[in-house]
Amino acid sequence: MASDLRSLALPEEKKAWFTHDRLGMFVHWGLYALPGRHEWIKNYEQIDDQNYQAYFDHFDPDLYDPADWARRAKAAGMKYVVLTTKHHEGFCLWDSKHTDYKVTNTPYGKDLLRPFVDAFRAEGLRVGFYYSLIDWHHPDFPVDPHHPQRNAPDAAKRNEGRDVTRYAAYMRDQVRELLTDFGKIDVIWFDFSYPQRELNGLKGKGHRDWESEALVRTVRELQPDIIINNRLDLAGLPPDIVTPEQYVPRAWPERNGKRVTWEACHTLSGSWGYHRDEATWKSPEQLVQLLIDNVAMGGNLLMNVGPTARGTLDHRAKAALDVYADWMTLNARSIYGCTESKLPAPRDCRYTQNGNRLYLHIFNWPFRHIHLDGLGGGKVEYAQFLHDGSEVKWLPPSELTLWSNTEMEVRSDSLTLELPVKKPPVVVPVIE
Ligand code: H79
Repeated sequence: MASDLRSLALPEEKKAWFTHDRLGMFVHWGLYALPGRHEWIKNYEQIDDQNYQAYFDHFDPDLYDPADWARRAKAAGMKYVVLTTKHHEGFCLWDSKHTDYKVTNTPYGKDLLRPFVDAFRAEGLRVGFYYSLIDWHHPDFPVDPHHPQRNAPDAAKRNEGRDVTRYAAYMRDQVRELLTDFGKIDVIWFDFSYPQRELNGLKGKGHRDWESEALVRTVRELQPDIIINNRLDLAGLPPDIVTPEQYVPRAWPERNGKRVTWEACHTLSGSWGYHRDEATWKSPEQLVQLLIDNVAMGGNLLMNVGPTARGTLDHRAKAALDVYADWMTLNARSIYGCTESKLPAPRDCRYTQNGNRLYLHIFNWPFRHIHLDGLGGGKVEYAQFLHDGSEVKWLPPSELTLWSNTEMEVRSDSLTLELPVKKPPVVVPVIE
């Protein structure tokens, strides 16, 4: 049985596009855009269905223009997109046959998903669907440690009549819709399992609740080449991708001693859903460095935007996408098709590598010189900045002795680049 489960994992070669493309756009959009203070607001503020209904009754993103989002994603160098078709609140962005809690029943009254899929495909991006395992609206989803009503005096009683097997069937039905009606889908992103959580006698949820194995079989049957993320709590299934969240691993993540295909997801601002008053928007340096950090450890970056209740990207999100656009226009060669280098990177630098092309990303501008260990002795043929194609020269050992005033600095295995004193006008300079 276990080996049977293993056969559901996607073969390595079918993940080649994913590993090559490196940068994707995450989109978190739902009713939570209306309160505009985090997508977990129903949980954080313990809002019951009756009070949350105001956001359903006022959902009307009249300025929705997915072609604009898609153009901006493409300009930012993003090659795939993953949209929250349903987040933890349970609200569905498409016209699902299996629920009334969907966009077509709001004042907006139209399906949002097909225009989204069409717009991103038209820009040449691959399309993925996020689908929440957690559902704080569905009547069969048992109250648990993360549920908005978990602290109600009668929390345990609230589970009377809730049948999680019906909920698991509902998920399979919805996933079947999503993976049947919208053409080829490249990624499905389930979120998330918490079997070990417990609170006041309420238990967390995992593969038994979701019936994860049946869910994965449904997915594979409908979309044989789709990438399935690793949050279904299925120990026997080697994950197609591992997905650290708002976290930079210390090294290329491994599973059973073997390096895995991985993708870190990050926010522009700390929140996934649109958050009007948030103050922790990342700097241009942080945005670009996150991408490089992941690729330098063999991983992808899925960077999130949270559109507003009107259906727009607000000015801070646009500015952040422009940061990627400006940087990727000049430096994408150091990202696409690149992976970790075996060479040790100098202080405050990261390497990425594509065949015999090595890319040095300089996070903190040093004074005049940078020493590349392991690259001495004629290993480097030519060096240039990516942002302007200008040559970067290196010091002959005699000159290094002259400047350093000691022979100790000269090492036959290293090469010393000569840098301009001033940092070039690019967020993170790259030397190829
Ligand atoms: O969709 C986005 C998030 O809403 C969702 N995954 C991304 C992609 C997510 N949110 N939290 N988590 C995944 C992990 C769980 C975090 C928790 Fe907690 C820490 C749950 C309990 C402690 C956050 C902090 C929620 C309550 C306190």
